[in-house]
Amino acid sequence: MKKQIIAVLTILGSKFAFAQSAFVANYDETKVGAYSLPNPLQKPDGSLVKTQLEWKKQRTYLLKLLADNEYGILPTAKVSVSYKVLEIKGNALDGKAIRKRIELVFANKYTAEMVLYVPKNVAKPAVFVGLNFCGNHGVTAETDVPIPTKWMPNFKDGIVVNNHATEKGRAIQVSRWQLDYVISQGFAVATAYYGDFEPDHREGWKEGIRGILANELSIKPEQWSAIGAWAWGLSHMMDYLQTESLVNAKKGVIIGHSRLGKGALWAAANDERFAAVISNNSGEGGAAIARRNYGETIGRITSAFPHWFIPKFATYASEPNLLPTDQHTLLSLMAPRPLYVASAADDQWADPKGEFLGAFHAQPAYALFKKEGLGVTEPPTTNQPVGKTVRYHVRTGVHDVTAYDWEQYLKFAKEL
Ligand code: GTR
Repeated sequence: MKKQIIAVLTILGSKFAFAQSAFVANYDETKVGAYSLPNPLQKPDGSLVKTQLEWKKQRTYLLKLLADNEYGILPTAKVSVSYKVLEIKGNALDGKAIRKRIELVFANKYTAEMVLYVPKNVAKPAVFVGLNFCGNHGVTAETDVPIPTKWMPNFKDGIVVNNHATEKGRAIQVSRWQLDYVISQGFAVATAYYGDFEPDHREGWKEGIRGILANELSIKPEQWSAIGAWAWGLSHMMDYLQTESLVNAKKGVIIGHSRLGKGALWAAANDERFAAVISNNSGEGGAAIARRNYGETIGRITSAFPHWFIPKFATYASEPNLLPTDQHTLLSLMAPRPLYVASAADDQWADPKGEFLGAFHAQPAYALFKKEGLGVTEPPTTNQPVGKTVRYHVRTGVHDVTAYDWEQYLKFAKEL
């Protein structure tokens, strides 16, 4: 009996290993496969949404489809929150900014640290809000921003050792955040380490808000996902910003790269206080149409990162056409707010064309509000941003956020 069990486990184990290693991404457009997309304007009774008022109701329905099939629900219960201002520094970034560090304290037992940079010469600027991958000390060269203490994925060259960040990671993502540039253009930036809300691994929920605050939030950890937890964190950063007199939280631009782009989109879909939305290379489970067999797929993402989604999402791996929603629906939920979807040409894994199509098929929702969309029917060539309220570009280069991307995002945010 014992032998049999071991044999079964071995077969299962090797099958799993096979499924992981055997994945070969398709990069041939002719092999993408046929699909038809659900219409975000189609109501449960089959008729089409025609008015802005009807869209309001439709939003609730579409959000539920995404929650039930991909990301899980977000808690509706509120926890008590208090804000501890850890520091106000009047001469950050060579005297150009005020830096504030704020601890968000949930139910007196769980904390996350946020850093806020505000340009000194601007009263109540618009503010970019986003999570970071490597810790708040990674977005700046300033030596007095502390290193996060929570779990972090190990990283080469001693930057993260034994799942804890080290001093070597300071300034590692300066180019990704472009703080000096963004501040010089008159915008504030608020960011927090994403692992402060949920450490990014399969068991991370136990140490994150899904585990620690399960009772207070009246939600079981398996009812939501890591992406849900990061989205929840972003909304709670916004809660704080609404109380912050240094910035104009009505002009909060949510921004996220890659997995954090997925989190930002899910946050903004649920939380309409974000006035504009930027998805940078968010790919599968983000802006890219999931039905397209190109680059990363549902099967691959849910086996490599099962904790990002609810288990239901994985059941569509072999039949994505059965998914009653798709990523254009997620993007539709941003309407009528300005939306920027950005791809990178060498980031085929994220499926730039699929990201373009996600934005393209979100346009009918914007049309209900008479908002201008992309203005094109085919993806533009590299470094040629297109669109108005819905915007898109595919930049040359790899999976990253660069000065070029920020240049476009600043132009976009200036129109708010
Ligand atoms: C990849 C993952 C992508 C993307 C990326 C990232 O490994 O397959 O979906 O999220 O990580 O977050 O950098």
